[in-house]
Amino acid sequence: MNKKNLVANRIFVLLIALCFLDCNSDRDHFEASHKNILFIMTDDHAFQALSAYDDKLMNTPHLDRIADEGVLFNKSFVTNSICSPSRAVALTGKFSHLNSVRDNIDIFDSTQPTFASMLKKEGYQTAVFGKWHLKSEPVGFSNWEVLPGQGHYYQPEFKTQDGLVVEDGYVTDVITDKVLNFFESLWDKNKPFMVMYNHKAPHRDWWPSMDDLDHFHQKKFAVSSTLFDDYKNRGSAAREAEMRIYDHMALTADNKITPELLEKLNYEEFLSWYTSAYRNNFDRLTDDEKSKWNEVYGPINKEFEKNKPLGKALTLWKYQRYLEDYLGSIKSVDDNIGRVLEYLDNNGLYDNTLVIYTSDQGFYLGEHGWFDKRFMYEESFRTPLLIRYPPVIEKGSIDSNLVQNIDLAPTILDFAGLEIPIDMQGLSLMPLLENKKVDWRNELYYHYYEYPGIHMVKRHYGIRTARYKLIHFYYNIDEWELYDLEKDPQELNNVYNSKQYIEVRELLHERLALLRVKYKDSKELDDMFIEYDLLRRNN
Ligand code: SGN
Ligand code: CA
Repeated sequence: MNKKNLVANRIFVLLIALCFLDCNSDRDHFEASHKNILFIMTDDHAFQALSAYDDKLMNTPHLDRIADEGVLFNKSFVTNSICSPSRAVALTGKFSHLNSVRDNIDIFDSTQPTFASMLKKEGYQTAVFGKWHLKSEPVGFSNWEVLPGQGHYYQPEFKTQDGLVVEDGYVTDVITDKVLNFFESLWDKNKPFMVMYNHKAPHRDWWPSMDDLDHFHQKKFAVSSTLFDDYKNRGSAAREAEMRIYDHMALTADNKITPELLEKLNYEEFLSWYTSAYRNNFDRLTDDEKSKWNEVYGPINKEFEKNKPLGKALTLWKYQRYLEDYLGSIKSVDDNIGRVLEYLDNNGLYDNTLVIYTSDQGFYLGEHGWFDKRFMYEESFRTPLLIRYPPVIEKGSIDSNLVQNIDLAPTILDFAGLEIPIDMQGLSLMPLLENKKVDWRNELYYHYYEYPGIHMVKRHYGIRTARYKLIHFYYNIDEWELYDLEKDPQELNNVYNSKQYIEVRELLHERLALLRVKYKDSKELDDMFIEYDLLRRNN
């Protein structure tokens, strides 16, 4: 090669290299500038079982990582503590009386605007995998594969854009695989993504993964101080709810005692429909899974047969069994979220993805003798909320403002740079994430409707401030409860009729009335819904 050619050649190579550098940096820049959103929601995950909040029961290192690298909201609440309503609130940013879903029976009107449909319109690739539980099909998603209804833990079916499919394996692993497959094969990398990664776990009846079946069996759980609550000093709602571990938790489906053994021992529950729930779940296991299952639960059944616990001993036994399986199913959620976080790390998605972790509500882990949710009392009213977005959020921060699941949709839209529709009732959390000084709300509104219904928690609405909570139970009762959360954090003492609290009570009544107006809720609507629900039941 002569000198002239050599120079020309070098220039050519340099140009190519420059172009590559340039093209690459352009593309990297383009993708890095995407503001992606990963929205993770579990079902019934109590903050008491998430170690970033409380490490007494278990460790959740991967979830804790989101808190360590982002912010933990320690006063995060829902508007209506039950599954379908919470999901509708999250998607629409509106309270239940305005978003078409007040209970698990209502059907979501999927033609209304949601943060997903708005993001899709603006060029996001939107997807939802896992629990949906809104009856109507997902609208506003480029890709979706959802569990029909509550879904199953083993060999779960999915409703997909191509019809129903049945997958082998454990639901938490399968949903995670679908999310990872989306990133690998379905995501058009020219678009930002918004993925809803919705777990079924740890919903009742708490069937852990085969890998974690006995993970918590050696741990003895300290008994919650209100496990034997006598519901004194409160109204009738707590007493009449049917969600006590002792008499409403199923020995079969929930605690995994075989129907055959219960029949042999003459435990009354044998006659209940939980027996068929247990059988249906067990029948879904493969032969290998069944033998693993019997290896773990066989000895538990034997011990039950030997001890035949009754009365107080039965409550204690059920409580221990409950936590073993409930926490076991969270262990797999945590491990799988770890897989997804690792994927983000390894694929340049750490800095440009907003990660939100929350649950559809909280849950009772023996407090007041209960499991389940629904009440405006703290354990079910509160829910975990962790958010990570490294460019903006100070690592390891803790936010104590009163936030609520109506805030999720406005936050996501704001994050993506979209306008928040004026009829959305929540507030964007962006100023809090950015650590700006803002005049934040100082009270929350709540309204629960599913009565009469499973667990028989009376209809109620109420207000919570930083210190107090006022609740009105209605429908077939008319009872008020007032709690001083500073003096009585466990809500054991209703001070509604106490002279000392007359002023507080009157002030809260006024503020609650104003909140009802502000959020467009009213006695007229309550009455209308009661009538509607009666008609619905009779049809
Ligand atoms: C099922 C459960 C209830 C639970 C509801 C609603 N019973 O009916 O304990 O409250 O779901 O849960 S079960 O025996 O079928 O498990 S929600 O999370 O969908 O609101
Ligand atoms: Ca739920």
